[in-house]
Amino acid sequence: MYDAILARSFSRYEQKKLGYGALLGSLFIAFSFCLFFKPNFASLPAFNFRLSAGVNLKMLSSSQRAKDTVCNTMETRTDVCEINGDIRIDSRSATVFVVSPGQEAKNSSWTIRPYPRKEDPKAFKSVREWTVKSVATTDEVSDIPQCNQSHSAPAILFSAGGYSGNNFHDFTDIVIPLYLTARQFDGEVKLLITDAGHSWWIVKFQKFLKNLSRYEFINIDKDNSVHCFRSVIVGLKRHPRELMIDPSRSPYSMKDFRMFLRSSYSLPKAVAIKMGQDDEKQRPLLVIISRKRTRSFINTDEIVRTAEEVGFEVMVTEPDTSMSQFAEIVNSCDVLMGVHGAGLTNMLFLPENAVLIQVVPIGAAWVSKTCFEDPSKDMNIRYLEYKIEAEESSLIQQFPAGHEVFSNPSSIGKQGWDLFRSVYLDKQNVKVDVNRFRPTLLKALELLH
Ligand SMILES: *[C@@H]1O[C@H](CO)[C@@H](O)[C@H](O)[C@H]1NC(C)=O
Ligand SMILES: *[C@@H]1O[C@H](CO)[C@@H](O)[C@H](O)[C@H]1NC(C)=O
Ligand SMILES: CC(=O)N[C@H]1CO[C@H](CO)[C@@H](O)[C@@H]1O
Repeated sequence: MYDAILARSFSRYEQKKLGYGALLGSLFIAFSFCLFFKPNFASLPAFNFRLSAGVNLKMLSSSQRAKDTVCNTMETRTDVCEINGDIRIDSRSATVFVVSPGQEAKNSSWTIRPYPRKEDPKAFKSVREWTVKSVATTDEVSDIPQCNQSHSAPAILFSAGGYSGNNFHDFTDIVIPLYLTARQFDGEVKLLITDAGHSWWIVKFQKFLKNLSRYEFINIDKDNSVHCFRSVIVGLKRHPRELMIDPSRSPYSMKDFRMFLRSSYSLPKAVAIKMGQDDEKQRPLLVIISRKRTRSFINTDEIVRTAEEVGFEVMVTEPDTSMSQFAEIVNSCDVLMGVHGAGLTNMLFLPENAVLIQVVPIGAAWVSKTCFEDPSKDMNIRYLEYKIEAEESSLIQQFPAGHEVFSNPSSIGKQGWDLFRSVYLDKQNVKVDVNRFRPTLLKALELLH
């Protein structure tokens, strides 16, 4: 699914426009925009500035018209409306009515897809569009629905569609933004979830959701009632970078978020082992995330033996159990290791001071940096990286050594995203040269002292 997502978010048109080689060559671009996930050209800063200046003007004039409705459409990745007043949410027409007495309202309306990845039209294909509409009581009565249920707590309306189901996207697009939006209410908020027809998403994140809100979640698309509130946020706040909270823009930090997660999933281990101080006899635990279909380790047994020789207790696992069980496994370890892929998102459950070892396949350097290395910095996790050589890649069976597949991945990128994905992400497995890898394991051990 991960790969399908990457491919989908990178249309031919955009490839041409961007020039893939330039992308790979430019650290700045990869660093700033996580292009795998955010391929829209309009989000380059120079363009963006003009774009949002235009939007800004429109927004100001509309928010003046509807006094208690402030819709911020200036952010690069999300649109959010914060509304106070007589709010009636009608899921059959996907409309949030804001009802004002008399002639005050002048029919302003906004359309919002409440999934914070607005630069990515592919993600939006599976996100329901909602309309926020200011209406006056003097309008035709048939236009304004009557309330079936009135709620005194405020509400947040967000989507569990888009790229949900991919662990990386679940967290970077929904869970962290939802935390940013909902945490301030300290549980006194109702969660209205759209695109959750598949309630598996709600089940998957149930413990987290239950700790954000003390009320039942409302699967809004399946609900024919008109729900009325005095205060609603439509959409989720989001900071631009992946898996990150910018503490200058929020009272919360990644540290707070990780503590909240640990508490939601009742994860006991707050801090990784401190060797030489804790029980001498205890070995630190290394958990290896194995992948089955692509980017998998060919010589897992050999890696395990080497890690044991170095002094680790080792566990090999696949993230196919329930979220809570996997969270427990990851939380129990001191070092987490895996080939670049969505499974590494589980580093969020690591205790403080733990070590993450990302094994970087050929061609995946910049996406590895943007998606996991950079985010690890705010998580109080020590990051190590093992970049494999051509000899350690299964690609060596398909291409001669010295082929540009190894020497110049960007030249493959220039030939198209589909090819790039298929070569580097779908058809590459990893046979770690344990002698070359041993120093990385020793470094991890040293960091735990
Ligand atoms: C608002 O729009 C509705 C149709 O959508 C129209 O019937 C109504 O007269 C309008 N009200 C105002 C105050 O413009
Ligand atoms: C909601 O209220 C309207 C009008 O009061 C009524 O016609 C409708 O059946 C109610 N819907 C539900 C699901 O209760
Ligand atoms: C059940 C549970 O884990 N509750 C936690 C939810 O989050 C708060 C922090 O706001 C913790 O204190 C609770 O223990």
